[in-house]
Amino acid sequence: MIRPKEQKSVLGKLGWRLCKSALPKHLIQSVKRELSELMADLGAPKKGLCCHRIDQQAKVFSNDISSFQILLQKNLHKLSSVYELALSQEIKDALSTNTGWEEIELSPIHNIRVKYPSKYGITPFTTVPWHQDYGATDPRQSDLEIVTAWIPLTCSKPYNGGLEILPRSTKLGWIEHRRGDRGPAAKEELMEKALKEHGDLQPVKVVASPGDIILFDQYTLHRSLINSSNQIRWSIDMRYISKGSESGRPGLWSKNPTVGNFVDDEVMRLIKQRQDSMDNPNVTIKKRVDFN
Ligand SMILES: O=C(O)CCC(=O)C(=O)O
Repeated sequence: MIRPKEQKSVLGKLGWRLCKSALPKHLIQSVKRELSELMADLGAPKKGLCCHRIDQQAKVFSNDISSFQILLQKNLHKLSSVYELALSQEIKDALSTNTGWEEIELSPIHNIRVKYPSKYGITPFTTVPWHQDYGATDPRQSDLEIVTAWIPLTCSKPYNGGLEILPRSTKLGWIEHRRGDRGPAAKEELMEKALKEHGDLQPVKVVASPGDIILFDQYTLHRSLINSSNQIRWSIDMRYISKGSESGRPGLWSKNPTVGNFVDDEVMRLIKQRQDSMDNPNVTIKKRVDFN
């Protein structure tokens, strides 16, 4: 059922923003450099010039894309550059300007994504269906106000697996989802009904370049498209909260890192703690989508 209550978004009526050239190139380059080193450690020797190197190296893992995606996620704690980017003053400025939040923390819900061209085969990561990120949060927490920052590491366009966003969809409130092969998906019949009833809901295919940040609300419907290009689409997606608010996923680390603070050993210990919790078979991650 569509929740009748319109959700007010900290990102205004549209529920999303594209912040152009908000991040300095060197922060993106550092992530690519560390990714290249990580892939070398995982058995893919460094090749080519810096900007093509990570695609060349990732080809070594193309026979099992799903396992490689999971392996990257599990190694996030080795990529301090990801957190230097995610906790940077520039991200803080973009978030503060657009949300009005003064002090900001990182939520433990975050990912690095490697989206291969579909010619390498169809996997559960080929596309991501329409969904709201609120569905990934723990159902025991309901007083949530989470903003996603989706950060392209390479150009992201409709043709190469970029994002499509449904502006103003926060007004639909929480839509029930079902778990499909590609992860949680907003129930199609509910999406169709909403699109029919609200003529002002028009999807936007977003074009974003490295340095840009796409911000969207936890209730903003979005999906990611198939990569029909020859290049891999690399990205990270981080979630943020106003300091002291609920993080959407309790119990993974002892505190949320502060955005705008220097990434020191303590931050990286928290990231490792998050990973250890996720690897611990006694820790169950509850997601709202499973409790509709
Ligand atoms: O990066 C993608 O392909 C999908 C991202 C997404 O849906 C999200 O960050 O919630």
